[in-house]
Formats: sequence, C-alpha cells, structure tokens
Amino acid sequence: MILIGERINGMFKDIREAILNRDPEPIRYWAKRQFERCAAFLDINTGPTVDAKDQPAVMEWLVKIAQETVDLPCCLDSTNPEAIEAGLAVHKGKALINSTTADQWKMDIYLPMAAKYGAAVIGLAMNEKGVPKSAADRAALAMEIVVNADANGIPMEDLYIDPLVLPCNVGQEHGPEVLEALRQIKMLADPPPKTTMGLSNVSQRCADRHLLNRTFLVMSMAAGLDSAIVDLDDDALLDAVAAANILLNKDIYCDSFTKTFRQR
Ligand code: THG
Repeated sequence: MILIGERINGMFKDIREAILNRDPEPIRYWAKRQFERCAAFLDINTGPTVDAKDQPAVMEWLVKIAQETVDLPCCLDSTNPEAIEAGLAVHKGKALINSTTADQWKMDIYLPMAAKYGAAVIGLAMNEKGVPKSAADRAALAMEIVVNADANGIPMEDLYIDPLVLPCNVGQEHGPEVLEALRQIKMLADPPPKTTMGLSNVSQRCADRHLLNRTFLVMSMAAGLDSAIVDLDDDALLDAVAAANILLNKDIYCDSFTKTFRQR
C-alpha cells in the first residue's frame, strides 16, 4: 500500500495559520510525523482560504519546507494548474500531480505537464457533469484517462485512478459502486493503472470516523486499491493496512507484522 499523508492541507486550522503567518514549524512537524508513520508521499494542499493568485507561491513554499525536512516526494493537491506547476518547478524527485479529471481540457493541461516534469498523476473518475453514480460510469471515465495518459507517454504505473469516495452519510449508495469500480478498472486495462482515493472523505461528519475509514480501506484493498490519501495519525488504520497486506499476500507474514510494517 502506497500511503499518502493527508495532513499538510490548509483545511486544517494549524496549517491554515502556518500559511497565513509563513510559520514553517507546523509544516515541518507534520512532514516529519507522517514520514515516521509510513508516508510514501506528502499530500500538499494550500486549502480553500488562500487566494487563487497566491496559491502558486504558497504551494512552492510548502513543497520547499516539506522536502527540506524529510526525503519524501509530494502529492501536489490543487485545482489550480499554476499552483501545481509552481510546486513541480521546485520539487525534488518524482512528484504526484493531484489531479486531473476526465474533462478533455483538463487532461490537455495536466497530462503534458506530468510528461514534461516526469511526474505521476492522479485521474479522478469524474467530469463536468460531476461524480457518476454507477461503477460502470466511473470505470468508463477512468478508461478515457487511461487512453489520454497513454497518448501522452505516461506509463500506467505513473497513473493513479481515483474512483472518488463520498461521505457515507450523504452518498451511502456510492460505497459499493466505488468498490466495484476498483475491480473493473483493474480488469479493463492491461497493464492496469494504479488506483488511489481520499479515504477520509468516506467518514466526513460521521460518527466513529476511524472505524469507517479503516473498514472501507481494507475492503478497497481487497478490490484492487494500491494507494490512499489517509490520516496517518490513526494507529488502528496502520495496523489494519499491515494486516491486509499480509492477508492479500503483499507482505511476508511474521509474528511482529504490525511492528515490522511501521519500520520503514
Ligand atoms: N481525492 C484526491 N485528493 C483528495 C481527496 C480525494 N484530496 C483532499 C481530500 N480528498 C483528501 N484529504 C482529506 C483531508 C482531510 C479530511 C478529508 C480528506 C477531513 N478533514 C476534517 C473534516 O473535514 O472533518 C477536517 C478536520 C479539521 O478541520 O481539523 O476529514 O478524494 N485525489
């Protein structure tokens, strides 16, 4: 499982304030903490309160601080192509662009950008009409992204398809469709793209968030999930990933499998 730490996101109050005051300490704290807790990438999102015109500079600042602190690549999370490119320009190693949709005009911006910088890219299974209801419609949009990524010379191991997870208290019928979409995406393309999701979406404004998160994560792993943007501060989530890695034969069993998983 490729774990992407969700915490450097301006939707969280401490990060929002750090950005406002240009205080690098909270960014350094969460970079280090998520590194220690198995992050393979750090999601970096300026959050909803930063003005569009300031987003490129803030993204650049966040990426620089994060990569000065730990040796990890970033998942550049923004709907602003200028912010993504500003992050790519200062990024060390292979970045992950988060994200394009299946809209042609967006793919025409982000896929050449990924090729230019040698970055990987997340493709959301949605378009201007929104998030599809059914697994089949999600998979169809995923295949449009697969075809366009291939045309831009992006190898399938660098494409991460996100079937889009919605909060289960408002979009409960989406849960099984997301699981089925993961299975279909792995069957329809050969070689298949990688898959990812914003796991914490599933439990937003719900009770027992950690239980919902880890239950949906192991179900998704069984359906073909390769990666997820997650809350790495959740001990039970990390243990569930360690167990699922054993049960899906992705890691070799040993009696200390939870402890071994955390030794990066
Ligand atoms: N797909 C992709 N990228 C994504 C998402 C996705 N990036 C953003 C998001 N979704 C994933 N990251 C988060 C981060 C935090 C939360 C949910 C998803 C979250 N935050 C608390 C809340 O809203 O209740 C905030 C708590 C606080 O303010 O302290 O749940 O789906 N590709």
